[in-house]
Amino acid sequence: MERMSRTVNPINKVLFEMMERKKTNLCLAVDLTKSSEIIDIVDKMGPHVVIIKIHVDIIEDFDREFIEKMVTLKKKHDFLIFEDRKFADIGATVLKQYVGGIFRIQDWADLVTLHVITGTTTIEALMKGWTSSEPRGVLLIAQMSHKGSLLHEDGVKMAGQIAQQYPTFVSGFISQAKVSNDPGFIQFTPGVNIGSTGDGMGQQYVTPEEAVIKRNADIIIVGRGVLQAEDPVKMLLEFKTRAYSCYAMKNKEN
Ligand code: 5BU
Repeated sequence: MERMSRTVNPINKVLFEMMERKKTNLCLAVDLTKSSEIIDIVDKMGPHVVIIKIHVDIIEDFDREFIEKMVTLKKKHDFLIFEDRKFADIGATVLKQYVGGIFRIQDWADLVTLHVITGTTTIEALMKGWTSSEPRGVLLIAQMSHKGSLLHEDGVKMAGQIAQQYPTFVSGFISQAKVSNDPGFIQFTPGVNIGSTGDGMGQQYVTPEEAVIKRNADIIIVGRGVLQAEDPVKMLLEFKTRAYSCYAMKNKEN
């Protein structure tokens, strides 16, 4: 696959290969607060996604056993784990948040997010914290999906420039529009739903087709659109078919 050979990022090599093999470009956002519920959903959905995204700090009963179970499911179903931490502090603090505290994110999260407004010293701090023998990546938040976000063209421009400086550690972007012409980076787009246009709290949804074709998403992030459906597995499969057919069409090699 062409994009796999065009990336220097170890996480992206894994992801490009996994998307093609599993025929899915879905990242499932499992924003649940009880570890047993997360584990249950992940075991059901794991075969159909490339990434499970969590917010570890909303889990009420977090412990090491939860992480051990997630890693077991990761191996069983073959996906990556994404902690959407949205680091946004000075380098020294970000480093402690990445490697330490009760969560020890660097130990288990293949991907994390970083607010692009923090610039480059924070990326260097996260790189210092990367001691795992496994590849680790960071996604730069270029734009957000909710109403009233203050990140616009400037975020996109900054993210593109910064990514070029750290291509082995920056895997790509969270964005609502194209950030880079470099095919080695991966764009994630959240705010995707089939039956809803918003959540009444600012979130704005587009369809999988709009996200992949018009907004340039490689991977779509879907949460409540699946988790709150009457039949979540059936809904996940609908997202999977619709999003992957657009991705495959866009990445067709002649
Ligand atoms: P939803 O249930 O599909 O609305 O969940 C979307 C997830 O993506 C949720 O975990 C958010 O924290 C995350 N997200 C987002 O919605 N929009 C953004 O711009 C960013 C992250 Br960055």
